[in-house]
Amino acid sequence: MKVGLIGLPQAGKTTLFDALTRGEASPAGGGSGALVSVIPVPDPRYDFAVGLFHPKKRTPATIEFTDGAAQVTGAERGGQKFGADFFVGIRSVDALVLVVRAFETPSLPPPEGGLNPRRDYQAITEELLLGDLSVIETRLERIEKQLKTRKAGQPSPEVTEREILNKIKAALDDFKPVSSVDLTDEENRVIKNFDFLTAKPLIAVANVGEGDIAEDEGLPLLQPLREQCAIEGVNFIALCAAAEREVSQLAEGDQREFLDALGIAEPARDRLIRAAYRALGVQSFFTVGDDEVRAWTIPQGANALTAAGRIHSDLARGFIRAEVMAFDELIAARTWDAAKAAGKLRLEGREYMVKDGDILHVRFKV
Ligand SMILES: Nc1nc2c(ncn2[C@@H]2O[C@H](COP(=O)(O)OP(=O)(O)O)[C@@H](O)[C@H]2O)c(=O)[nH]1
Ligand SMILES: [Mg+2]
Repeated sequence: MKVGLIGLPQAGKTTLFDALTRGEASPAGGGSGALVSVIPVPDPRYDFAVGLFHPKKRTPATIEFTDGAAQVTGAERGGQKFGADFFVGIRSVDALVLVVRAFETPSLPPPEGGLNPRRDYQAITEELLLGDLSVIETRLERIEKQLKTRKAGQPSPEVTEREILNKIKAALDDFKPVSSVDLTDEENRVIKNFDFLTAKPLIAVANVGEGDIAEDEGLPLLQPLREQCAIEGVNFIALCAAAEREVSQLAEGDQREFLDALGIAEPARDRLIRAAYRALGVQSFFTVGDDEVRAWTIPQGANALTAAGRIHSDLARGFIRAEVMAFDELIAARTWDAAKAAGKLRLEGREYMVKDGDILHVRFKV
């Protein structure tokens, strides 16, 4: 799973990126200036399983963060304020985290017009809409040209595409994101390669000052943005990137004490990753044993056959049954054998809908 950080300059993207990745990152391909980092997904269930099985191999779920190159050039290009480089590094991500500034600090003057998280949020979401609109307009122009060169009676797949793009364009013209447009699976397949930015799930992050951490999301400055996000169905998180970065640089064992002292109940990294899972509609299941403990990511609502296929195509092909144990049962029983003796290991068929935290062992024959 890939998540991209976007926002105006000085919003705190890189500070948050450092907090999430503990400063370990490498340049994204193409010399764009964007940074990427893959981090393990924190999960107490995974830790519990590792502690129980002491496996030879440990494979946590991972998530990739991108700190986009976003240079706001100020030059207006075809209605887009920020220039094409604003989108560098984020076209191919699965979800976007939009960071807005909500902190005051002596070292950095407030932005023109004062701190205004909702205004900044809207500036960026409009930019995303305009970005998608310009992709559509370019494509529609090309389609018109292609259709003109076609002889009568020749098949024209472009006609269907034009229809879908016009439907999406109508929404964008109305300042509605691509994600709000009702599309069939077939229509989604046709537009998949456009990687529309407003089709991606969005998480809004208000970067508050060190003095406002305790206020959390109740801060009056954040109310308008909070309301906006509630209307749009966008996940909203308030955090202090600078404080989070400091904590992330401490030894693991010292972090809890500092979080408490700062009034941070849960590190940003955990909150943000959970929000990303929710926004993307995915969940975790586990495979456990002495050889390997591994966390897997699959869509919510996926069945046992799909889960088996994630592990290996052979497991899907030769699927017989899945042995399933809910993670809570394992924790309650403390050991695998005790849970099994208590009848907590169930046999399920291919249509079984996998639940978050299920431990799976697939029986198969190929
Ligand atoms: N006081 C304070 N300063 C911050 C916070 N987050 C970022 N900054 C500072 O704001 C400036 C811009 O942050 P940066 O992460 O580089 O923003 P970016 O342009 O969005 O990547 C830097 O000097 C940061 O140290 C914060 O939560 N509190
Ligand atoms: Mg930066």
